[in-house]
Amino acid sequence: MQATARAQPNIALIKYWGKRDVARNLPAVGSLSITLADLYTEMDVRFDAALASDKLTVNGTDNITMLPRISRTLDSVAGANRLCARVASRCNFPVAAGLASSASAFAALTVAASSASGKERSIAELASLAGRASGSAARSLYGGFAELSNEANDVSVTTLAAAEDWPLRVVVAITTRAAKPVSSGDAMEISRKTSPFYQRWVDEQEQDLAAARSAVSTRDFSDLASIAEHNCLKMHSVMWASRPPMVYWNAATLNCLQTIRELQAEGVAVFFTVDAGPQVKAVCTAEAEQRVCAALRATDGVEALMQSGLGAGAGLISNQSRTPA
Ligand code: 2P0
Repeated sequence: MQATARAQPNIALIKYWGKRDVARNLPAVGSLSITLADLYTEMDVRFDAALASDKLTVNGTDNITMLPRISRTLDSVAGANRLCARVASRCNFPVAAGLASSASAFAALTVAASSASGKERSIAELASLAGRASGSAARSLYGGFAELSNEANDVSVTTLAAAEDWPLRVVVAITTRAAKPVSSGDAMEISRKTSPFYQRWVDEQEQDLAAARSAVSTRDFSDLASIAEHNCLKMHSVMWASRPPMVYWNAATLNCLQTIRELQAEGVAVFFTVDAGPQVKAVCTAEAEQRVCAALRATDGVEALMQSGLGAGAGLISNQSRTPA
């Protein structure tokens, strides 16, 4: 009745922003991401008949804010008649600051809870369940370059290229460790209801996905850079034009974008992407990584850097219910 799983966050190059069905948490648009190798969340799930309610710790500290969402996910994975659970989450990077912590958390939770409840599920089924909990989490079930597509009543994720097929690097510039002011889910709904650019965003997503898919299949770095930066800035334009406006960036975010523009002008193979938070993710080739790190480290307002390669999808680490006595 106990299992531990690990999942890595993923960074969307073609972004998910907006829901077509809030109750089922179905995205309004497809998305394309890279799964990281070196940042991770580990989740222990232990179903325990002696517990009267679910318990959650995050990095060793009790957490009641996230508990309702965790409990709903446990219900959908293990069934509403399940036992209460003790859930312990450990994360080696800042949570709730635009680093896709919900993607790795809910991917790991889904894998651990499914195993701890004794259910055998395919990756596609696990991705669908993880996506109900957090749209981006479905992509963290898969490694390398993953594309999430909308089905009639569900999502499906396919691997476009494995991590080792195109071993790009990601340098994350941390510009603040503060939690973001508005959750992604709330912000998406504000955008859908109020942004004059929202429908255009939805309408153009398929062409952006096609361009990125093609760049991945031909390993064309500059084409991928061009479409990923365009899609990122378009998503933020949707947010900025919402009412109330949502600006997740700070001054250091813009400083990092300027640094990356200067590197590009010098011929360095790097591009930026920014999610619902102020951190800047610089995607680059292995040859460019040292220069990218040095330039971002010297950028005003950058507190720290994190570096990662691309990695595999979520997986089980242990399952005590299957350990022979
Ligand atoms: C993404 N983001 O594609 C986009 C880009 C943030 C900006 O998916 O409401 O935590 O849980 O389905 O997955 C972050 O939103 O949203 C996200 P929910 P999620 O990575």
